[in-house]
Formats: sequence, structure tokens, C-alpha cells
Amino acid sequence: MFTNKESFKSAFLERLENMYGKNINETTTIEQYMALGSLVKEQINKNWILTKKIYRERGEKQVYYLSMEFLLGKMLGMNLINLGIYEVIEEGLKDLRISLSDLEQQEPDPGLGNGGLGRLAACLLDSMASLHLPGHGCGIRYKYGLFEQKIMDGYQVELPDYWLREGNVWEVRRSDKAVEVRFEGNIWVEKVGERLVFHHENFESVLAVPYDIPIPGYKNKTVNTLRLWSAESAIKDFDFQCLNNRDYQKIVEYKRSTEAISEFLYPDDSKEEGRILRLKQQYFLVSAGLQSIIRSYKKRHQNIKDFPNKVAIHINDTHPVLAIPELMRILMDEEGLEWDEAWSITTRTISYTNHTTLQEALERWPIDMMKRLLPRIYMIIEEINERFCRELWNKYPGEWGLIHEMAIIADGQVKMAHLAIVGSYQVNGVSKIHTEILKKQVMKNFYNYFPYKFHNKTNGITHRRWLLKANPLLAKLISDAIGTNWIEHPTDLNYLLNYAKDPSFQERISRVKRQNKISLSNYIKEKYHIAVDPDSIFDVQVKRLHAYKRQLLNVFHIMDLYNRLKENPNLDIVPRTFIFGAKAAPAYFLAKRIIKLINTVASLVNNDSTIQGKIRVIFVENYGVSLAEKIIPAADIGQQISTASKEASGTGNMKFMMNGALTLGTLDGANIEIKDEVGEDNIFIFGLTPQEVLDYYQYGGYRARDLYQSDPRLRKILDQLIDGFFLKEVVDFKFIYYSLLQENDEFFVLKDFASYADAQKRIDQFYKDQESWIEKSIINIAHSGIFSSDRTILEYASGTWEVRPIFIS
Ligand code: 26Q
Repeated sequence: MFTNKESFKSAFLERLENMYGKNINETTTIEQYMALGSLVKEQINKNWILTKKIYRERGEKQVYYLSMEFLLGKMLGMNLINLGIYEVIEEGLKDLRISLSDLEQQEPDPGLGNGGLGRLAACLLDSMASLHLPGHGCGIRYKYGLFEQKIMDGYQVELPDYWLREGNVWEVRRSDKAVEVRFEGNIWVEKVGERLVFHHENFESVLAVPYDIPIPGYKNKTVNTLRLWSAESAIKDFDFQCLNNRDYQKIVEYKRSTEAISEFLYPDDSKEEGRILRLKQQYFLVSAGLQSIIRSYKKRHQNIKDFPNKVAIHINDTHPVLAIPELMRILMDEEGLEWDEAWSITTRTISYTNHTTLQEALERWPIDMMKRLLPRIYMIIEEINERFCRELWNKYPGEWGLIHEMAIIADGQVKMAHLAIVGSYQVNGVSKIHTEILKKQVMKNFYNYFPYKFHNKTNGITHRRWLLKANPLLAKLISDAIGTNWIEHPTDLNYLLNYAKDPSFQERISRVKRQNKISLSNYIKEKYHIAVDPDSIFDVQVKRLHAYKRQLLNVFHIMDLYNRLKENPNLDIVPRTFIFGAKAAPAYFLAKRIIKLINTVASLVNNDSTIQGKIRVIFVENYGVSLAEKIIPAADIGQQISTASKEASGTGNMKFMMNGALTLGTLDGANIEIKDEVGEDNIFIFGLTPQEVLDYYQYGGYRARDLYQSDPRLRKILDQLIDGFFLKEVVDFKFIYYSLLQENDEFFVLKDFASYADAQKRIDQFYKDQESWIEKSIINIAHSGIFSSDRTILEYASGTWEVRPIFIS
């Protein structure tokens, strides 16, 4: 290990020479990054090997987290911190006139996720390793991550994200561990003695090749594994010369279609139904993952019946739910177990977390598609469905309607959430309110039938990335005040409450915030040539663009503020910088028009000198993990303004609070728990309650048009969308206008407007009293420890997976 900078420097120089045959002055920054990465990787390797050895020898229970997404973010800096060598390396590089942060910038963001669900998976991996828990990730190594967003003339344009261009220093290809995944074909059944044997014929064979990425824990020796699968053709070196033209064409086509499976990540687009490639990806992940889990189990243990005591498999939403029939298939067809035994093992192994209650986001697949693509898996699902419906019939004789509603297969579709509930031993929601809504509304029939399966596990975020790494100035200030114990025990942040009113601590907190605001301002200046005032309120909404998240409410308030400033240029407000960052799914028309609206309002406001720079609107392009790390530490306000009951949890809310921003939010998702922690005085809550929203949906009674008629501010804003106020863009915003007035504003933007504008006014007034503002900010940081993913993971470890820490030494 690099205990001093001299030993690091000589190793680094030698590595540069060996890798590139150059001495340091001739190397490029990317080469320096690669050389440093490879050195760091080597350091990690020692403990990685050790960890794997100990896990193998001890034979204790392992957790596998199956997810279609892992939104990791850059790894160099985090790995250095976890190894405890960040400062040494930084100093050593400085001697060589290299900036560590420049090297960190060279690393592409592996954008292997859409948003919250993918980032949660990455936070949970970090917490498992840091808490000495034997927990591994299992996902897909997409060749292209989520698209790169460019804004051109205010519109979103999508470019491919080829993150692997320069190679990936953190991964190891493990060809020796490749497995075969089978699609299509037909099944024939043979009776051998008393047993039915299922044969799969004429299938298309795809080779799944794993790439392993080490996940080191914080300053411990645990190094867990994230295994990402890549799809390849199963053709080995063959002689292309010998092929005639038709065979050649076929092989090219086969190669193309197999490799397509891990080609790109699907954007979160619930409306884009029935994409066969997405279903292929899901089965590919699950089949490769389970084969490898079972292989490794059999190396460690004799008896397959002990499986649930040694392995826990968690599915991140329903995307990997085919793990249930796939495990059944392996246990029956390959391990020779009977149905009942296989079912008992499966339903004691698999647990599930739900991340959405939006009807359109609950996955359903057409029967025909599934039958053709996965014939054996479909047979098993049919059998699970039949047995489940029979059970229901016994409990609810004659209640056809109810049984139809709860069936796994109905109306020509396979309902993945139903399969997940029936085939797992636990169903988790991601915040208290979300779990209640699952139990009382969305999944109420299932809750009545399996009340013991439903549990809450409020989400969390890793404070190591989101505070220690993203906000080093704040982290240092905290450690100076209360020591460094909070890093291993994040609820120790509570001790900051002793300093909430301390003027000198307040002063230092406010200096750190200002410094972070200056850094962000510099970035904005450099990238967008817009000057923003670090003394203005940085009011931030960064998250995926979705109607329910209501970026529209935010823009409408900006339009109203602008209108008021035009009427009264002397309006006394604290200057504001509104910052947006959001990607819209490429086919989500309304979302893309909202992006255009934000950008149109931005250029109007930013170029109008009559409002004296009192408001600025910035839309940052290509929002992702790295930008989040820059933006969140600079925020005064984090907007979490989804329609109450719609945001399952949110995790951005936790990142903002941990960095001392105050939340402007609805009573939704984890906002409610944040409010309960910090108290009503330290958060800005507005809008309909979840119950009010649910009641409107159930009983009706909301008329958006009435608000348009009665509230002059709203009328003005809505008219401006279509009356040429935005000049040439007049056609662009008709769609938004109609979604509100014709389609009656599904997400209650108009309904919550007055209360939102009010809350914004309170923010303006409170901000003027800096002392009390900073006190609130400190209170938020002090209460953020409970939202560390360490807490979430400890709840999963004891309440779901029943795994214990294994100390590596
Ligand atoms: C589905 C079908 C086809 C293609 C893509 C998808 C798809 C992909 C991703 C559907 C949904 C997602 C992602 C959902 C998500 O990120 N949900 C968020 O999960 C967070 C972690 O629990 C919560 O905090 C957020 O509230 C929730 O929106």
C-alpha cells in the first residue's frame, strides 16, 4: 500500500513507462488517469482475492442484488477514499505537477442507469461493502449507457454514450466464467420413469460473458463484486473462408442479434411497451446471473436443499422478476427437484422491492411474445399462475372478479408485479408512505392475502460519496467540529445540533456553502457563458423529467415571478438562480416540450436587462451522477415537488439535506420522513396531501379549468404558452396547454400553484434572516444520518436477507 508519497511516485512513474513506453512529460492526461487507475486497481486486487477466498471457505450466506441498472458514477476518487489514500496520492501527483482532480475528470461516468433506482443500487453496494456484508451486484454491461443529452435551440437531442471508448480500468473480463443463455425454440416432454423431463430444442444460444468490478468498502478489507454480463455470439473461431454466402449472411445476422442484447440501456419509458429486446435483456441478466450463483453455491455446498440458507437473491423492481421461473427451471430441469421442493426453495430465496405505483410503469408482457421467446419459462409461469389461482379459489370461492384481478396471467398479458409478489418471501416499499400506498391501494388484494410479506425499507444514500467525496469542504468542517466518527456512524451527525446556533460555526458553514456556489458559478460561466451571482439563492431541481415530478410547476412560478418583475421592477426579492437538470425519455413528447419551455423561459429571463439580474434560469445539459456531485453541494434549496403519492421515495431529497440545502417539497415519498426528522420549521412543505390526491383520483371533483378562470396569475401564464408571447415557439407549448386544460391536469400543477408560490415567498423572506437560515441548514445536515444507505442496508440485512457481516483480515 502507498503509505507515503515517495513510494507512490516511483510506482506511478514506472507504471507510465511500462504501459506507454513514455516518460511522464510525454504522456497525456488520459494516459496518466489509466496508469493511476491500474495502480489503484492492483491495490484493491489483493483484498479482492482475499475476500473471495474467505467467502468461499467460510461458506456463509451471500446476497446477490439483481438489477437492470447500476448508476455507479466515477470510481477513481471513491476508491482512493475507501482505500484511505486520497491525500497521499493527491500530494504525490502534485509533486509531479499533476492535478488529481484533472485525472478524475478523465474517467467517463458509467451511465448504466436511468435515475433513482439505478443510483440506489450503487449506493447499496457501497454500504454492503463498507459494513462487511457479503453482498454482490449482478447486472448488464451495456455497451452504451443512458444517452448523452445535448440542448440545441432549447430542444433535447440524444447522442450515444459510448463510455467504453478508452476501455474500463476497473473491470476484469472473466471468459472462464461465461455461461450459455437460451432463447426461442421449442420444448418437448419425455416421461422417464415417474418423472417428466423437459427438452429444449432449436433454441438460439447466446454466450454471457461476465466482467467483474471490485466494490471496496470504506477503510476495511472487504472487496465485493459487481458482475456485469455482456452478450456475445457462441460462435468460436471458425473458418469464414469455408462458408458460402448464405451461411455467412446468417452468421453475421446471428452475431448482430446476440450482441444487440447488451448493446444499450433502455430509457425509463413506461409507455414504450412490449419491446422484445428489453425482455431479452431481462432474461439474459437473470439466467446468466442465476447460473453463476448456483455454480458458485455448488462449489461451496453439497446440498441444493440448503440453498435459501446460504443465498439471498434480491430483485430491484420487477425488471429481474424472471429470476423466479428461472430458478424453478434450474432446480427442476437441471437439479432434478420436484415442483413443491423447488417452489419452497425459490420462495425462500427471492425478495423484491417495488419502486413505483404508477400504473403505466407496472410491467406487463404480452403472452405471445413471452411464449415464443422463452417457451420453458412461460410454461413455468403458467403453472405458477394455475396453482396460485387454485389457492385463491379455495380462499375466495366464487369470487371470479377478484381472482381475475390477482392472476399472474390475464387479459393476454403476464403481470410481472403479481409474479414478484407470489414468488418472493418479501415485498418492500421504499418509504413509509409508499409502503402504505402499496398495502392500502395498489396491491391491497395481495396485502390481504399475504399481509406478512409487506415491509418498508426507506431508501438511503451513501454519505461517503454524497458528503465525504462530493463536499470535501463541508466534510472537513464537520470533522473539525465533531470528529470523524460520523463517517462510520452517520447518525453521529446529530452532534452538529450542538453547533446549530454557534455563530462561529454558522459563519464557517456559510463560507463553505458560498465557496461551493462559487465553484458551480465558475462551471456555469465557463460552460454557458452566463454569470450567476453566488449571493443569490441557488434553487435547484435536478432529476429525470417526468410530468409527475412537476418541473412545470417550477417553470410556471418562474414565469409568474418574471411577470411580476415586469410589472414592478422594484419588487423586493432576494436574487434567485433557478437551476434545472433533467433528461427526458426520447419518446416522451410532453417531457421534451417541458425541457423546451424551461430553456425558452431561461433565454427570455437571462437576456432581459430590465429585471436587473434578479432572476437567472440555468438548464444544465446532461445531468448525471458527476454533475449531481457538483450541483448539490452548492444548493440552498432542493425542490422535491412531485404530486403527493406519486414519488415512491426520492433520494435526491436526502442528498440535498445532507449538503445543507433546505427542501421545498410536497408531502410525498421520503420528504415526509425528512419533515418528521427536521421538524416543520426546517423544511418548506406545500400542496395537496397524498390522501387528498388519492381522493381526487377516486371520486373526481377537480376542474383545472376553474382555476384558469379564477386565478389571474395562472390565466396569464397559460395564455402566454399559446399567444405568441414566446414568439416563434408558440406551437411548441400548445401540447402543454392542452394537457392542463383539456386533459384536466393529471398531476395537479394548477391546483398546487398558489400554495407553491406561497412557499416560495416564505423562502424569500426566511433567506433574508441569514442566521436563522444557516441554523436550519445545520439542523438538516445533523438529521441526515438516518438517510444513509448504511441504515437501509442494516434493515435489509437483518429484516430481509438474514446475512451477517464477515470480517476480512
Ligand atoms: C421499464 C420498461 C422498459 C424500459 C425501462 C423501464 C424502466 C426503467 C427504469 C422503468 C423504471 C425505471 C426506474 C425507476 C426509478 O428510478 N424509480 C425510482 O426509484 C427510486 C429508488 O427507489 C425512488 O427513490 C424514486 O421515487 C422512484 O421514482
